[in-house]
Amino acid sequence: MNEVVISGVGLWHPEHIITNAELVASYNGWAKAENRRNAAAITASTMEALAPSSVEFIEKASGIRQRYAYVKDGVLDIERMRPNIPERGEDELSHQAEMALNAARPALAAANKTPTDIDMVVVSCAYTQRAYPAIAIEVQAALGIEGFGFDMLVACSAATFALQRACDAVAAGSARAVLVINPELTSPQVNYKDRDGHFIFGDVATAMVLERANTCTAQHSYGVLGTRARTVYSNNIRSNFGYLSFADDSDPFGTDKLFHQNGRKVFKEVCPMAADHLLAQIETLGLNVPDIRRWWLHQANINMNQLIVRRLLGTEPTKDVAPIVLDEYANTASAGSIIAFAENHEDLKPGDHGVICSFGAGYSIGSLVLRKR
Ligand code: CO8
Repeated sequence: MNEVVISGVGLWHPEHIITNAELVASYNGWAKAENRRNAAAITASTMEALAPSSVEFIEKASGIRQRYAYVKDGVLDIERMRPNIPERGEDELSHQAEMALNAARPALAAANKTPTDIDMVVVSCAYTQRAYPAIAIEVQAALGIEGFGFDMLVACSAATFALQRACDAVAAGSARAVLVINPELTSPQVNYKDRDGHFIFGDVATAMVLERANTCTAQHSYGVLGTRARTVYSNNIRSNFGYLSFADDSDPFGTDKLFHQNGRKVFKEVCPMAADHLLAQIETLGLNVPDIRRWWLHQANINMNQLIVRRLLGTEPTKDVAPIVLDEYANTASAGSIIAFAENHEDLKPGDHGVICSFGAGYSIGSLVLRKR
């Protein structure tokens, strides 16, 4: 088996920012108009008035202060409440391939690699904008990479599960080097009319290069000591959007087609699962919690991360030990832990250990234990 390293990471975010204040003003404007429209039913107690959203709640409950939007136009318009993203022609670069390339190029540069060094491209994220041809093959063609590419969907664990696939391919020798890309275009699946969830997600793209240790010339590289993936079926986070919508006579734009969840239950069930998963993995590798210099955790909710780190360390978490990027990026589905890594890895010293971990819909948990070289 070949020794595998992560040799490059790339991060790209859109230029548009939506602050909590903007989002709340828009939601509250829409809710007020809905309540006016339904005034008679509300007075007759056959319908409940919609309650307002609040910036204070969002920041306290989630740690999110803003999010990036691939397209801001339309999201805050109370007559629309969804981004306005026109479909591109079939001979134009697709939206997600463009996002993917924006992260892939800096990842290749950080790894000192050119497209000719890469054999396999995996685009892995919560949604792809089409089933075929795969976004990964479009990206492969745009970069001029030989070999093969495919798309993968594993919701919040799409990045870590794809990194595990990449590791296995490099270790077994079926690819010299792999480009894993996560173009998380979440905003089209957000229900901006849902007070419980309108603030959660942001758009971003991340990418990583994995290769054999003996080909690595990058300034910062990390040996992959182990990977672990786990899934346990749960209906608490769902999106019913899919190709069957066209064949069903119910509303193809129904709210069940968008992201929806039982957030409280997710919080309670996933935190202990993630902590136990991480402990078991590092112990298998002969490591203990104090041996881990940094935890690059999934970024869904600051309180979740603090709970998990407290459970692991038995002390109050610091941003140095477990960085938080939620305040700037919000929940970016599978990209969160990769953003945390991208922005917080260069200060590690040779021999330092770190863990990348995702947890979310499925349920799914994916993790990689790394050692700085
Ligand atoms: N403003 C003001 N008040 C609010 C708001 C709001 N916007 N929303 C809810 N409230 C109120 C509620 O009505 C409730 O009031 P009351 O006590 O009177 O009933 C009160 O606030 C408390 O509500 P909750 O108990 O729901 O609040 P929580 O403290 O649980 O916080 C969270 C809600 C932030 C959603 C929290 O539960 C959470 O983060 N849970 C974890 C969720 C999670 O990790 N989910 C994973 C999702 S990501 C994923 O899996 C990837 C999916 C693929 C990507 C999808 C792309 C679109």
